Amino acid sequence: MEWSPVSVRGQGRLFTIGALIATLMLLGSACSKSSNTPSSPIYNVFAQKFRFHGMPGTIPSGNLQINFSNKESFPITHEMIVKAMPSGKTAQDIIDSAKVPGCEGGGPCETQYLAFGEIAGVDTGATLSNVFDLSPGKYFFACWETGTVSGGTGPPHLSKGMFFQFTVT
Ligand SMILES: [Cu+2]
Repeated sequence: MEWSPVSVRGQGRLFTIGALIATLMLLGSACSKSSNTPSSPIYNVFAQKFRFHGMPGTIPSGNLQINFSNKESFPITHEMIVKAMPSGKTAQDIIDSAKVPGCEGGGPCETQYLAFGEIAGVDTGATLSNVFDLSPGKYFFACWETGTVSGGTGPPHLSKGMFFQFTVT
């Protein structure tokens, strides 16, 4: 930063302002450092055997980070779509909603639920992260990917129970 002492009279004044600027810069860097440090909780969620693991059943509202890993033992793509749990619906209702013929990811079968973000396209061995901001309520993770153990495609993983419900307080 270049600054001219033209408008400043006297050596003492110059020193005072210089010290003030140095202090402000120090404070500024301290502030930006602390805002870069994640104060929001981090959850390490993973998919294994077509189930979500590692997510607590109840979490506090606000910003959170999720690291989503695919820990299957065979090549397959999973996703972790965050949706609002509709009031009056059960886990089985959501799972059954993926059993209707023609149900696939991205279609009306998936978009009927209010979306709150996602971590998608996670192949075996990969970990992807995202940040979410969830207000109090009931949510669920689901996977509408359609890959199978043998490599072809089948019904969405949700229909096989790839579902996890949690509450934000
Ligand atoms: Cu899946």
